[in-house]
Amino acid sequence: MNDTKPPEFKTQFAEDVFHGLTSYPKKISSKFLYDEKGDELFQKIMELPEYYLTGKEYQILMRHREEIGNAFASLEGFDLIELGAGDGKKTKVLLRHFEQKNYDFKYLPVDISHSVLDQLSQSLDREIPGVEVEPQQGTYMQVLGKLADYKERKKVILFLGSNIGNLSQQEAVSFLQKIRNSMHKKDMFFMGVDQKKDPQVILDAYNDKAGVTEAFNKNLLHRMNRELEADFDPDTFLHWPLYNPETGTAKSYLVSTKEQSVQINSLDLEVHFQKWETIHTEVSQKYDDTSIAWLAEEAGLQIAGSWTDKENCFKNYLFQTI
Ligand code: AVI
Repeated sequence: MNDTKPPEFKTQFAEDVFHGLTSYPKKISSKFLYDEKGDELFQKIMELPEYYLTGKEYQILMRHREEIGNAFASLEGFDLIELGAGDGKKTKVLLRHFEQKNYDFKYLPVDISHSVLDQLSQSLDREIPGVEVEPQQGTYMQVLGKLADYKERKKVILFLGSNIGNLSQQEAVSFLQKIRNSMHKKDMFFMGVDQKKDPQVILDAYNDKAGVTEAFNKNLLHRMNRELEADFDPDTFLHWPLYNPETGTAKSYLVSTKEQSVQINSLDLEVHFQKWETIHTEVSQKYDDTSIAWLAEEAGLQIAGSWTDKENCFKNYLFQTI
């Protein structure tokens, strides 16, 4: 850095990379894994045999759609708001069922990306035309803030895929508190959560044989090269996932296999790596009933129901306000 005054950052990514790679230990937030290439790689991850999360949650929704539907239908008319809807593959299981049952509901998928929402709306139009869809473009919090004032209909908020796991414990509590604050009496929050299990199964899920998760993690290095004019050589970094069964925390790192300096030109920054120095890139927290009950209580929520698969691999919880 030649500059003495604080740099001005053009993007959130530039700012995060600057702070993350000048702190010790080095880190970059996992939200930056998802650029266009990262989205494409994550779609592939969800198809991998080792990445059981998607398939297990799909099975749970398929097997228990009747009971889950009965719980939602007890509200007698509801808005189904999905945070981070993506391609909606799992949600369509519920939407099809609700349509067949003639439930009085509207589907409001929330996503930051216009193109994700457009594609989802088009596919729903083709596949389940009877469902009323009202896409909501924005961040989760913007949309929830807007919907919090709206009391005419009950809300069911969906948050699938164990996305909660990518938040630290503190972030998870404050996220759930915000959800809680957007809910009125009887509103529901339905969340999918990956469970603690055989540590090897978890480790394999983040270290697939085909190397897709490795490519997903290393995409951060490519992204810095593309967007920040950096000169990372991704071949000099290892993808290194870890799982701690005591805390239920899976973490991913990039590990420098040699001492090296990397230039990040658009930040006017040179980053030095010692041999075996790490960049922490992701947390994927695993939970159990006790830790979920604790989280819920911290946020002012109570568990109103839960559904799991035969091996208790994954669990979907239904929460209401206390
Ligand atoms: C999106 N999220 C829940 C995934 C997870 O399991 O933490 C992201 C992921 N990272 C590596 N594989 C999948």
